[in-house]
Amino acid sequence: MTVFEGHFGAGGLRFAIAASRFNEAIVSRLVDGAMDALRRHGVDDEHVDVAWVPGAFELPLVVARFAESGAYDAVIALGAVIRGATGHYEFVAGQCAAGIQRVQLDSAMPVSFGVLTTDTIEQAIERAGSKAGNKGFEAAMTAIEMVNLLASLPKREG
Ligand code: INI
Repeated sequence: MTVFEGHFGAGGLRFAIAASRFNEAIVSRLVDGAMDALRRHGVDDEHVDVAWVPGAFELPLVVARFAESGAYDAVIALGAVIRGATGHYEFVAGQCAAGIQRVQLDSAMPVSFGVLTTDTIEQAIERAGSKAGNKGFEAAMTAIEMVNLLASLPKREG
């Protein structure tokens, strides 16, 4: 039996972060959390690029550009969609998640989903570096783990 698991060493790896400016006070904390995770696992700041998009709905397009560029090992998508603040929450959150997953599967590159989807701004604050941790940190850890896991798996044929 072979068991495949991704380790968390990230020295030499390259990452792109796509972050949405909507609810920026929260999303900037997610970016801080992601950078903290990357740095603590050996990633050089020179190996990280960040693009800010207007809102979560725009994240998949920029994630796709990053993935197509061939310049990164993984992409980390960060945002905050808060139900209380919008009547079209389901559309924004749902299309953002579906678009990001589509890019991940089409590109075969890890794209981690660090987009908060909450009912209230308080819940978002809790997940952006207070009592419920920092989902940006977690998304960066997921990206590192997935890069290393995919590198260890059997290669695709052809
Ligand atoms: N975008 C977000 O990232 N979070 C939200 O909570 C949000 N709300 O509340 O509407 C939001 N809307 C903007 C959307 O992402 C697009 O930028 C906009 O629809 C233009 O395409």
